[in-house]
Amino acid sequence: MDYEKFYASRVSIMRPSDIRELLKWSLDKSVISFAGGLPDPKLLPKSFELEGCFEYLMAKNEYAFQYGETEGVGELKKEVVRFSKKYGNIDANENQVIITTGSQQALDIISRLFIDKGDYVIVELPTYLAALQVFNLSEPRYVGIQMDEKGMRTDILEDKLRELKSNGILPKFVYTVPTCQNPSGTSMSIDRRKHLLELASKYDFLIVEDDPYGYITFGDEKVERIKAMDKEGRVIYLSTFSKIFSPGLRVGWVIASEELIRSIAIAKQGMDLSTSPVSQYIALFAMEKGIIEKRIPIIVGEYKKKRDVMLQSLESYMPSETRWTKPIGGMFIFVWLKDMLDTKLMLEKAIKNYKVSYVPGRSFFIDGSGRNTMRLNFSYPSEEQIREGIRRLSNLIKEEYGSTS
Ligand code: PMP
Ligand code: G9A
Repeated sequence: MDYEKFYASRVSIMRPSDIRELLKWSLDKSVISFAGGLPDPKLLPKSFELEGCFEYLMAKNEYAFQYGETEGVGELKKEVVRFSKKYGNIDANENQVIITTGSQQALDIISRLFIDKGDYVIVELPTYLAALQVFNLSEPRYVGIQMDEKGMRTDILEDKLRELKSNGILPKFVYTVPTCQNPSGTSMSIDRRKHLLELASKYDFLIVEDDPYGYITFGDEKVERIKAMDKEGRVIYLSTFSKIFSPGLRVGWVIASEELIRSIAIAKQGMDLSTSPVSQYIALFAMEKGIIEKRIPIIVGEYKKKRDVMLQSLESYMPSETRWTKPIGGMFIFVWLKDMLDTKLMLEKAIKNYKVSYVPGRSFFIDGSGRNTMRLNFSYPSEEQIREGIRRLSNLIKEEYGSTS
């Protein structure tokens, strides 16, 4: 059957995600996977934590198993408000919150609400692949802003904004993952966060602050949410239960002005009516019982150990002319190899011969750069797998360096 003629034209823009394509390797036990951004399987909810949850759901039967309001379960929104204030210093009321089917749905809604074909959207270089995947469907024009160890170079952003303005162009929004970014692991400095807000005000654009990792930072560094400093209602803040509890629930949240929440809710109505009330009540149970607050320090402790093992292994095994980021939290380290190497071309050899996988960095860059980069995830593999996997990867890289020198 030739289905081509039935497809809408947007189907030609759809691309499979390198991350999702690589997920199958996380199921092959012989391959050590640094690819998917999966939480540690040992840190998924435990039966003792969820004891009583079924009875709780049954007690809420007529809500949990019924259709729910698009904006989300009221009590869960209250918990999100409390949590965001306590851990993120964000002031919000319940009407400024909407529960989404993961942050991924929020990205989809943002794409539909704000991007007309040809609109300008500003992203980091590199940026989160699945955000690009969903924004692409609205056919924006991207402007990519370089990053360094302090996150997005807002000085470069300012130059670009000036240039765009002189051509009569105003971008719709800047998309940023300012804390422990996916994929680079980098966090934006406080000065740059403030600068970004000043620029948003001066050049009149919105900021989409995507923050799945801000609650799992390892040290005493205080990361002030951009949303916490937002005086004008320009920041649309996204977060999720995926990394602090369970991605299988598919529950995330958005905090934005009441006006924007109303538009987001209307867009969401036509997508899924509401996020699964069963999932929302499980998240509520975990919030009310303090399960999430108890497990955050455990996740932080475990991931910190894994990050340290990965950094030490990179230090011990990697050949010179290889560099990497040193994240203060989250789940990813980003690696740069010698310029002439192409990590996408190396991947097959990595998986077949060296039994190790990673995400080639190129797909995270909107400008086609990053061929010599790779993203390594440290939350999913065990400490032993991290040591062994980095040893294998280093051997591959040494072999590639040998054949190019
Ligand atoms: N944004 C970023 C930056 C992410 O890393 C992820 C998950 N990998 C998401 C959004 C999507 O998360 P969720 O599971 O909440 O849809
Ligand atoms: O499995 C996914 O697609 C979510 C993880 C994203 C990532 O690896 O960045």
